[in-house]
Amino acid sequence: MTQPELFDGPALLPLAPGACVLRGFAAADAPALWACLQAEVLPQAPWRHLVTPGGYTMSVAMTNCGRVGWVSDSSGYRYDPVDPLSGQSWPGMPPALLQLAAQAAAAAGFPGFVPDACLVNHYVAGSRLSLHQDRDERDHQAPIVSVSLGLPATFLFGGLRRTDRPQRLRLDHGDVVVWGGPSRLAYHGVAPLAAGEHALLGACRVNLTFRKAL
Ligand code: MD3
Ligand code: FE
Repeated sequence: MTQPELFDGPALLPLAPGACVLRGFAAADAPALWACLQAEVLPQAPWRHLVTPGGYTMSVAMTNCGRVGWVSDSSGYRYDPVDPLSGQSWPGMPPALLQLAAQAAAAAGFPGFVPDACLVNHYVAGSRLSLHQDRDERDHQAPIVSVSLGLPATFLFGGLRRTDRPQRLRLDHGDVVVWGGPSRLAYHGVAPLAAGEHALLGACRVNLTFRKAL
């Protein structure tokens, strides 16, 4: 008889107060999630490299689905109901994505999580995300749920001050991280992606972050 929990480690790994990793939580659903993004989100809202208010083009490409999407331009960061590329609403959040995010949040102790925004990040070799806080959402009580697909990444998470030395954590295909409570405003980032080839996604990593922005 197989007892996978004895070999794979605990399903829910505490990281910091209010934060935990659910290793492989989305692995079984990953093909359906990726198909859903390709069929329902990317045709209407393709990947694009946003420009920071400081004038730098981000190495990570992004898109969104949900009622609002996170955007950056010379005037600042904001959640916007309109995709500036198309001038139309963002694609709706596919029910399969919404359901996975709610299940992960509930498993981590945040029942009733109903995100209204999903920011989708696309990394190729060398893409990185420098240390930042996610504070453009109105409600900092709600957690953020992150789903990693494709190539592995080294995730950096620090403290509540930018100068707190970050810890490093490897995030693999199918891993889900829930950030709530005191960790919600922690500084975090992603180290430059190493080149590689993933069976489902190819030479990239995709990260979905589910947020209650409004
Ligand atoms: C910790 N994305 O989109 S996900 C982002 O892998 C972002 O693409 C990274 O940071 C990525 O803003 C990291 C994990 C994550 C997301 C949000 C957090 C960690 C967080 C918010 C607060 C604390
Ligand atoms: Fe972030």
